Amino acid sequence: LLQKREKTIAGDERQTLDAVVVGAGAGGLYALLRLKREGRTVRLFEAGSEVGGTWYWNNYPGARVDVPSLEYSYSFDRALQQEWVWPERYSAQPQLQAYFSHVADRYGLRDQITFETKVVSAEFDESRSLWKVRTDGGEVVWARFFIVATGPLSEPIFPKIEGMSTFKGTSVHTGRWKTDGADVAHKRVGVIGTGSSGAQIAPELAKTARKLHLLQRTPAYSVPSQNKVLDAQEIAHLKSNYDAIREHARANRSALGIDVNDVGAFEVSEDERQRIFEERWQYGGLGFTAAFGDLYLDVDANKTAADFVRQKIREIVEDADVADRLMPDTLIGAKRLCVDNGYFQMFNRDNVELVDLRENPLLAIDETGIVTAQGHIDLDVIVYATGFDAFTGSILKIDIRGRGGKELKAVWDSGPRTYLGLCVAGFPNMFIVNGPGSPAGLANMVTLAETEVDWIVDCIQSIDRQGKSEIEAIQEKQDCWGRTLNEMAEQTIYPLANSWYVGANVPGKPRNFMSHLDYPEYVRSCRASAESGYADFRVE
Ligand code: N01
Repeated sequence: LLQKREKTIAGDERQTLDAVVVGAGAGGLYALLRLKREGRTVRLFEAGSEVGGTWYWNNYPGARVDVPSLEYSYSFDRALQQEWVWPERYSAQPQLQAYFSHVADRYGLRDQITFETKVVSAEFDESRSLWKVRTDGGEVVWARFFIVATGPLSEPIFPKIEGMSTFKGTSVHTGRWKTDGADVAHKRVGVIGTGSSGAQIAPELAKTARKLHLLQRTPAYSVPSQNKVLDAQEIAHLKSNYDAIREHARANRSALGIDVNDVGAFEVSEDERQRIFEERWQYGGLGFTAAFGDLYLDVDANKTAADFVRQKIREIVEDADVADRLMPDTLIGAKRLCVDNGYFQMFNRDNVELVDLRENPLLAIDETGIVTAQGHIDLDVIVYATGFDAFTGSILKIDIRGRGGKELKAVWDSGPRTYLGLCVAGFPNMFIVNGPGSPAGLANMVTLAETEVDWIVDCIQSIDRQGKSEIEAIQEKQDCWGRTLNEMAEQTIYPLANSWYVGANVPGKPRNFMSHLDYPEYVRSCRASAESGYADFRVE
């Protein structure tokens, strides 16, 4: 085995690596760190020019995490946890970027990272049990393990609108602000999209833009973050309770430290229900939809929360017609709930105009702006806050071929299939971090990245200890995992919405609920697999 690892295959004299990691976000960085600590030879390829992943690319004004930063951070090193200072409850992008850069420096990770380089293909060579990985720079590396940490929300999607390419002003996607971003001061700006990105960027741009038009196709539910600067006393208190904070979060389905009220919405009086919603609204953040235990399970219960937010919109937005147009009429939370910093308040500004595309459809884009059914909107900047090809987009951009040269794209033709969200039958020694079939997208992504990477690295160590060279998901187990995911989802409201959770935001994408809904249960499954010596895998 060792001979095989050291054998040179690419025609040059370099050693075959233990692992190639793709992506320097929270998952990839931690994978590199753990593998390095185990004495593994590893290289990480990153398309950007810095680490940070989603927080590198999404540096648009107003970008801010919607999970409290003390939780949205690594837990593997108590010293890091204690020393790093998160100045606000929900950190803005620059702080998140600084954190991931600090992690890369602190643990000496940069030497193994090749920036501004995309992995374009990865092919499993069965005769050698090795992955042949090719980059857009023409480099070929061989590795025993191929770890895909490209992120579930990293491949931006643009709508197809007639004339888009003719626009003479600046066009930028929120997910590519880093490279294409624009200064909008004193400019006329159109923002397309009212998901988390649109709800975050629009209020910030409106502060300096001459005029901001928000083009809304589907009104969004949004709750206030109630973000605040943390004072020294609060930080000290939180840090002295870090273990308890982490433990509490890990016991939640979302791996978030929110207090889940197990009581049903109709088990309390109307007054009490309103009081609880109000309390959650004032506290801020995603915990709003944990106000009652059945908001994600029961449509009528869900409606009580939706009504509460609709009432809030009426109270906040001064113009009643605008408030009407902003009124969501879907289930709350079935699409990812937005967490904002003044989204609805923004519509009270004189320089902000809501364009309701349901009554005034977007027809085309021309050289000078946007054409709607009701006329032309002159613009200098168009911001596409139109989302991502979630879960699969960034993975399938790489031409991945497994056993028998089988393309992952073909295998996932009718939707992504994984075992434990980590492995795919037919693709030995390939692991995915925060991939489809894991709780990614619904759980704290940093916590999940740590959970998964720890599992992956322990697995690699175990395979070597056993003197084996390959681990591969078993088809039947994978099918069973898929059925379990569906059964869990069917008990909830999630499949009812046209969201990125089900792939409905990408035209032609097969509809599948792609996430696991219960982090603690997911951890139990992963642990059981490891404790069985990976008996649920083919190990050879
Ligand atoms: O993307 P989205 P996002 N014409 O898919 C609209 C995470 N995130 O980037 O609903 C007009 O949610 C589309 O309209 P509709 C978070 O998990 C987190 O905002 O399809 N409109 C929708 O309004 C989030 O859920 C943070 O009718 C068009 C919007 O574009 C996920 O990323 C911040 C259109 C897309 O919303 C994705 O959020 C940002 C068209 N042709 C993101 N096509 C935080 O941590 C699409 N739209 C806070």
